[in-house]
Amino acid sequence: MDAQRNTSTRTLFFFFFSLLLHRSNAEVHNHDFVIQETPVKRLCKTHNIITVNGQFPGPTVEVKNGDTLVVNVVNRGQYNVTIHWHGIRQMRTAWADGPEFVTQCPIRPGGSYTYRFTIKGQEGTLWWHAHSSWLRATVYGALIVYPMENNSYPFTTPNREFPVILGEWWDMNPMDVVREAIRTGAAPNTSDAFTINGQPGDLYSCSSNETTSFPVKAGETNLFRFINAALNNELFVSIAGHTMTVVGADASYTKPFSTSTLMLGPGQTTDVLITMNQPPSSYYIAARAYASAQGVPFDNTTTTAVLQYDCGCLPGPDQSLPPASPTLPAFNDTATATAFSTSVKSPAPVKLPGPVDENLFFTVGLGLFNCPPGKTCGGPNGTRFGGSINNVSFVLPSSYSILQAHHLAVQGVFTSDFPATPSTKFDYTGNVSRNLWQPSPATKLYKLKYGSVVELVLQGTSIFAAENHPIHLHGYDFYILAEGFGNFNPATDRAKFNLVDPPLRNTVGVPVRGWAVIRFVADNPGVWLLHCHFDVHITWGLAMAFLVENGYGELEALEPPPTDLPLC
Ligand SMILES: *[C@@H]1O[C@H](CO)[C@@H](O)[C@H](O)[C@H]1NC(C)=O
Ligand SMILES: *[C@@H]1O[C@H](CO)[C@@H](O)[C@H](O)[C@H]1NC(C)=O
Ligand SMILES: *[C@@H]1O[C@H](CO)[C@@H](O)[C@H](O)[C@H]1NC(C)=O
Ligand SMILES: *[C@@H]1O[C@H](CO)[C@@H](O)[C@H](O)[C@H]1NC(C)=O
Ligand SMILES: *[C@@H]1O[C@H](CO)[C@@H](O)[C@H](O)[C@H]1NC(C)=O
Ligand SMILES: *[C@@H]1O[C@H](CO)[C@@H](O)[C@H](O)[C@H]1NC(C)=O
Ligand SMILES: *[C@@H]1O[C@H](CO)[C@@H](O)[C@H](O)[C@H]1NC(C)=O
Ligand SMILES: *[C@@H]1O[C@H](CO)[C@@H](O)[C@H](O)[C@H]1NC(C)=O
Ligand SMILES: *[C@@H]1O[C@H](CO)[C@@H](O)[C@H](O)[C@H]1NC(C)=O
Ligand SMILES: [Cu+2]
Repeated sequence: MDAQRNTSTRTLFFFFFSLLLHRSNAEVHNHDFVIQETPVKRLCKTHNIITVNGQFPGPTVEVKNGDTLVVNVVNRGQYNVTIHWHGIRQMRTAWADGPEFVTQCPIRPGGSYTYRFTIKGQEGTLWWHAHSSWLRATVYGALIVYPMENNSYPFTTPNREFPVILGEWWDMNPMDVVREAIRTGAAPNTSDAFTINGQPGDLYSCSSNETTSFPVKAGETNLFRFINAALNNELFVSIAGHTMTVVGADASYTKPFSTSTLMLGPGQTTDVLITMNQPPSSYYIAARAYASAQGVPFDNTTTTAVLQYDCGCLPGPDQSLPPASPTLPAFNDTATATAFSTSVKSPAPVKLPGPVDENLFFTVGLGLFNCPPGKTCGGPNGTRFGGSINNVSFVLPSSYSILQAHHLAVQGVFTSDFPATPSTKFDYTGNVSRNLWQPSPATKLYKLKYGSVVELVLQGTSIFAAENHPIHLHGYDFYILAEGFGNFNPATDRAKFNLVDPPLRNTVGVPVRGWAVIRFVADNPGVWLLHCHFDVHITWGLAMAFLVENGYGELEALEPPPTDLPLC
């Protein structure tokens, strides 16, 4: 008995001792991000694009759990810019989150701002990107959070690691594409290519000698960190001849499972282990759209990179042969997309927060605005496209960021009356009456008490076109309890909730003509955007924000704003 108590005391002692050691070993990483115009050649043409430090994709930021990042962003480009640290919880540091006019005013050309935050309790693959208009088309990079010193991955230590960033490319300035769409009210032009680490790959013109290549050796097991940085497309990914073992998603570890295909919505990340167990040769890693909306144009091209074996033998693999190609699912293969997303689970039973304090039900979908009098609009039948949550089409303020208006108690910037449930109930996924299609524009927030447990049903609508929407919540990870098709029915669908090992993520794909249910604790004070991660949809207003109040404790309050916070 005594010996046992002794052991557990000692274990406890070592636990705290090692915590102390870990804390003292946390590092501060300083980075300079210079936003600038950089010429790059893609699809046979040289373009001036906005980059960070002249790099495309931008620099990979590598930290350990517990470290602090200090990134000084200097804007030498011609556009307003902000940087968002996608998936970082930003505990009490909402000022560093980045969405323009939500947590800060933009960094204007010639201006600068230093983002400062600590990574607490997160490990895996995240990323950073511009959160201002459509600049993230070219302003993005990987943000890798390694375990604390002397901690290891909960899986075989890989021989090598590669970030694999999926992007989307226009053969024109993406800022002109969105500008034109805003002016006309029509859908923006679809993109011309997808990219892997900035390169479209061999299936496009002028690309083949610059296709991204991942050098590997037979027998290795390597970690590939997939990030979907595309603007407007969910993507399927497959690799010729190789099976992937999923071990993480959105910087949370997952219960390992094998798959031949991944599906990532914009904003999502997926870490996979791949064993190089095929004959030494070259194999394509390929990605193309999962386009769930029917009859809506999309970029149906395929991007490739090469898994290039080095067998250390003579003669080496014959590089004159084209790499082997994988079979990708059809663009509308919802069954495969669903099978993938529902396979992602937490590695062990979780302590699910409860009981629920806030039961919310949000519809997410598109809409059509009547054209303002005296104008002509390029949307369907002379309308202008819109998007909304609970029929509110989100409008960004312009004189203050919402967080600053909240902090300074400035009136008239936003209201806190975002509806907890739709004011009009209808058959969300059925044939929706045309007079329900026009949402109402406003800057409305939903207020949450510090520490409240929130359960949110995200219900897709079929207004204009039903589609799978990748919904991202800033400042939080959430458990995905269930997803399904049709209208959410609490009487029967609650029984399907996974209360044991639901995955913890920051972005959920709400199934086309379906729903998803998430749960989180509002333990991070500030203003947090919830939005569709298709930039075309956030442009149309498919967003809202939560206002999470301060708690009572000193460590339960938003920190004061940094002195260099950009003002409007
Ligand atoms: C990590 O392990 C090394 C070697 O055992 C040790 O010197 C170091 O103090 C450890 N670091 C931490 C943070 O525990
Ligand atoms: C979009 O596509 C149309 C038709 O191909 C073209 O005329 C227009 O210039 C394009 N818009 C932009 C911004 O490139
Ligand atoms: C690819 O080919 C072009 C023209 O043939 C050449 O200018 C360029 O340097 C090549 N790039 C690489 C990475 O070999
Ligand atoms: C994909 O694009 C090709 C033209 O490049 C077109 O012929 C085909 O119909 C398109 N498929 C879909 C599903 O849009
Ligand atoms: C996918 O689209 C094709 C037409 O390109 C159609 O024949 C097929 O039925 C569709 N499949 C599903 C599952 O919707
Ligand atoms: C546009 O008008 C036509 C003809 O009245 C109608 O059939 C179609 O459904 C309308 N489309 C939309 C999106 O309202
Ligand atoms: C949808 O409802 C409208 C009337 O609201 C009707 O004209 C139309 O035929 C219906 N479409 C379908 C596919 O049921
Ligand atoms: C949204 O609000 C507008 C304006 O108040 C109204 O016309 C429309 O019917 C509403 N739609 C829904 C789905 O509630
Ligand atoms: C840039 O941001 C400022 C506010 O900081 C705003 O007044 C201005 O309109 C923005 N410019 C553009 C082009 O959005
Ligand atoms: Cu969307």
